[in-house]
Amino acid sequence: MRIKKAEITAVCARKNQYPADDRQEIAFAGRSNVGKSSLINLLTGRKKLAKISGSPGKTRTINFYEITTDLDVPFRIVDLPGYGYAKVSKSMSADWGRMMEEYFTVRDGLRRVILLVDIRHEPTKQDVQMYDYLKYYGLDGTVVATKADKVSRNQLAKQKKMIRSALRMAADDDIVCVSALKKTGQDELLDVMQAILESGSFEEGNEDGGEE
Ligand SMILES: Nc1nc2c(ncn2[C@@H]2O[C@H](COP(=O)(O)OP(=O)(O)O)[C@@H](O)[C@H]2O)c(=O)[nH]1
Ligand SMILES: [Mg+2]
Repeated sequence: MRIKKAEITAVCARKNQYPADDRQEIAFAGRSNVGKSSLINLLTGRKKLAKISGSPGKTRTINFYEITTDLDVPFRIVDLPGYGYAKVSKSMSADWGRMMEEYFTVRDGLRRVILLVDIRHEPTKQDVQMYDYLKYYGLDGTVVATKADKVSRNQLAKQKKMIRSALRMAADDDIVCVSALKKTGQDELLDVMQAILESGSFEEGNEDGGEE
């Protein structure tokens, strides 16, 4: 699958601002600074679609990107607000929790939430919590290890194994290594995304929330 066109269509703090239809969505979650915006730019082939931030913890909105592909599967990429930023206040992290819960529970088209973790580090407690949360909602199954350029080829397999075990991933869960810097891993990830979209596919235009 190749992304031909991508445009941001909604920047939302609450659910009444979300796009109204139930087009399929794949969301991206992870710690602030993990490389989420860079990955969205890599996947879409756009340099500045998602803002890459030097100072973490800025994005407090859910951003929806309308995606056109070379196949007959239009969908949205959804950029979820990052977590784990130390300077975020208690009330702000409560807001974050509410936003996530709201999004996960109301979106009929939501097929998967891809969790991003930094390939160099053991997943944090919050990463583990996040993946458990995704398991609870049945949205787990795909993890991306970012900044793959930061480790050697040898270390790659070792780090993947470590991440798998820390997140208690199922044997058939996918973990894809990407580097936005070296532009690697995007084709493999797009294949995984295509499989997700095709497995969950119901006819586009079936707006009454019919079961897949
Ligand atoms: N070396 C390297 N740095 C990256 C990569 N992806 C992102 N970064 C850097 O990590 C920082 C945070 O990236 P950003 O995409 O804004 O992360 P976000 O907060 O998760 O959206 C920026 O300084 C990026 O340049 C990567 O694949 N390799
Ligand atoms: Mg970002």
